Amino acid sequence: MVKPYVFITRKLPDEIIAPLKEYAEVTMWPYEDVAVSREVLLEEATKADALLTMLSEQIDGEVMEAGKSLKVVANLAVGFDNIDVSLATEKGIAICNTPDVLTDTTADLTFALLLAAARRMVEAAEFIKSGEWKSWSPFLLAGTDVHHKTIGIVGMGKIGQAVAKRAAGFDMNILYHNRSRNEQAEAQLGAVYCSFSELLQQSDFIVCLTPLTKETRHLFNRSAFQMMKRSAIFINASRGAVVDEDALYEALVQQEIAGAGLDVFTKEPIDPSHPLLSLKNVVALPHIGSASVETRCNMMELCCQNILAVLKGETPKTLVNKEWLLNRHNV
Ligand code: 8YV
Repeated sequence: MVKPYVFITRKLPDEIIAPLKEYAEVTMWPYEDVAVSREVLLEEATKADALLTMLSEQIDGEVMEAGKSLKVVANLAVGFDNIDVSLATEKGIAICNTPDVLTDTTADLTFALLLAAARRMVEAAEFIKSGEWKSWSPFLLAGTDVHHKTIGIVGMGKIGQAVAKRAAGFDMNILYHNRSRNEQAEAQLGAVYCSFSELLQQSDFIVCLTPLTKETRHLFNRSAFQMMKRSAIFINASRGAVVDEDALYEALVQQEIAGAGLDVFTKEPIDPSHPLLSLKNVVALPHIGSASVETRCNMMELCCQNILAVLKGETPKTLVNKEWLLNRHNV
């Protein structure tokens, strides 16, 4: 029997892909830190039964058209805004993501970003290393308190709820806005549902964790930043394009808000000369929300398990397009 063909768009550890290799012929793009070229992706798609992809690859009509025998795309992320999911469903291609395994790791990083921005930790680390610390002074690098303040979480999914849990440990007052009410967060953490504008007006820390969709693109625009308190700190750990970055820059420079902690950007990698990176009150990270060794390995394993399940005619653990199950004629 001819083995199914799997293409992986980045170099992953051999021991993680070993189970996949037992069942399928596997080709990996040979670099860990260089994205696969579009040409190679399209060429590989023509042969592939399965693709294991990163957020940096656009899995659109062109790829799916090339992938005549494509049955499953497993994305190494909980988000899947890089994939045309409805087209995949039409074409009978299963789309899988990596929820749950990254929830706590991403929540840890989100909260760390909030703490770092509030307490000016990156500025302080640069200050001491550059030898500027000459004497003690009462307001030296004084930031703002986190405990007992109000956090407003936009996007109360699993990661939002895990951030709320951390906020509760800091005795914070928790507000949230979401498409639907999260009764568990309300009952267990005392989170209070409010409208988007109420949340912006009342929060000391606004944390964006909503997925990127047509509806959320540039949700944080000029008027959103103008509604925030002048002392507010904005944190984004979801997708850069949920924010109008020009409006954010303007709000920071005009001191309409006090600071920002950003793990994600509209264009990644961000140009190092981007104006946002020049601001002292911006803590910027290179999209490392889920980047702990343990979690990244778990995400990779889950991708492999999902691919194997689809190729064997089983139901993958974490399927995005549930409609695919009704229509799995391609397998
Ligand atoms: C990605 C992320 O895993 O899961 C997501 O949606 O944004 C990250 O955790 C990372 O960017 C690798 O694709």
